[in-house]
Amino acid sequence: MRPSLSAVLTGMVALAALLVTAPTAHAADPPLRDLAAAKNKAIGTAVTGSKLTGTYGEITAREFNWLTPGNAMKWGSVEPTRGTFDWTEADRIVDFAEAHGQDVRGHTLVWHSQNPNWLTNGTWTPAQLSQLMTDHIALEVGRYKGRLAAWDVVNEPFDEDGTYRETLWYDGLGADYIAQALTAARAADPAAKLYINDYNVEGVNAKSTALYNLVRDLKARGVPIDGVGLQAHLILGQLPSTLQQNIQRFADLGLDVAITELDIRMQLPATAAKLAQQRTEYDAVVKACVAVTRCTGVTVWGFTDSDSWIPDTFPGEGAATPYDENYVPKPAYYGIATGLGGTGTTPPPTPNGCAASYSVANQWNSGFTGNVTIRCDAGSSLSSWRVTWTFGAGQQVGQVWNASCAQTGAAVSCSNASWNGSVPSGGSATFGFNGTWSGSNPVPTVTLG
Ligand code: 9MR
Repeated sequence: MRPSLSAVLTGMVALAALLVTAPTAHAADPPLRDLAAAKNKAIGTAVTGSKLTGTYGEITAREFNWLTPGNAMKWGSVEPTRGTFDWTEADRIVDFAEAHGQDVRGHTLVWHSQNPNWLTNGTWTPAQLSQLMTDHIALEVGRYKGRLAAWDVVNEPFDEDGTYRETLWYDGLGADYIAQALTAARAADPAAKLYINDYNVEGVNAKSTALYNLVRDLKARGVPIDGVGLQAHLILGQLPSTLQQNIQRFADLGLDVAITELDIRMQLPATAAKLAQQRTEYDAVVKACVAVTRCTGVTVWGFTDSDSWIPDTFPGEGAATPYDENYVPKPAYYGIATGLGGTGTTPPPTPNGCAASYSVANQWNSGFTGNVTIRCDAGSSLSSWRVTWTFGAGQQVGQVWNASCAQTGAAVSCSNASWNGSVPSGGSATFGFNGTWSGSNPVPTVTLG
């Protein structure tokens, strides 16, 4: 029996209603910098200037709207020999930021660490020391006048108990070195926001209270100070419960607050449970900043685990940043996204629960090294694999390791080597190659199948 026309129509209407009302798959979030901009916040990363090409450069440009040079602007980097300057890496970062519509936080002018030997090992009268410090500030801040949004003028002035740290500066000039430095920085670039930056000052404690009292008194004296930087080098499971309250009390002084060096380290190996907790903690830190109007934003201290200071400084610890060593976003990345008001939806897994990702590990004149990682979710596995892509700009695969590849025109197809076809549940396999490029080297979309 044929259904009546009206029955067919009713069925079509029901189907249409189903299509409209059925929950659509969540659209993936836009890049972090778009989420942050919608909240009027900064999302930043510390960067290494020499790495700003390939995938590292693409992620830096796409995801972040603020950059901090991790080391490039420190005194020891810019004036290793007295009177001999090297601005190469600092300039590269500032140029990159300007090319990509990003603000820069200068870091850092007056610190006890990473100073040149000639300065540290010298013998100076207080007058000489003061002159050295203010000349350095005038020169470096002046060089970038009008181009940097903020400066960490004084870094890490306090000990844990809230007393002043005994440094070259404090020992030679007393606590007034801080006011002198801020005054010199304001004179050199009146538009840059001037910060004092420290670690272990994220919650309310003796050290953050010393910082609070200092900036309150500086403001009362009319010393130029615009903000405080809470570095936030955190340990998994030890997020201070008073973070938002602490941000708020600085804001209530009429100061800006920035989370300047966020990372959340853990004992290795990183397990799924630890990474999930880390996601929650990244989300909480970002939300604490978003909740306070004068919190300007959050900067992570390196966005990838391959560019993090943690493993060198804390042996056995790591996995502290939002991307893994192969530039794959970790749960922490999605924690930042939800902290900024995104859905935090992870990209849909491929039908069989495994996926491939492509990154440019290194790039030079006409060559580059590409890495491809094949990953399987828990519960999925592969016994062999093939990854394909189409190059968009004439790139050519050359030497390959841990796979065999063939390229026809722009189309590349790579299959596992005899020893790495098996990808276990929750595991991964990686292969790499050297390639050639000219003009541009866009990252292709890869397909596993
Ligand atoms: O990330 C920086 C790392 O490459 C350096 O080796 C290290 C030396 O102390 O400094 C790191 O950055 C520090 C930042 O400048 C100030 N706060 C603490 C950071 C981690 O040490």
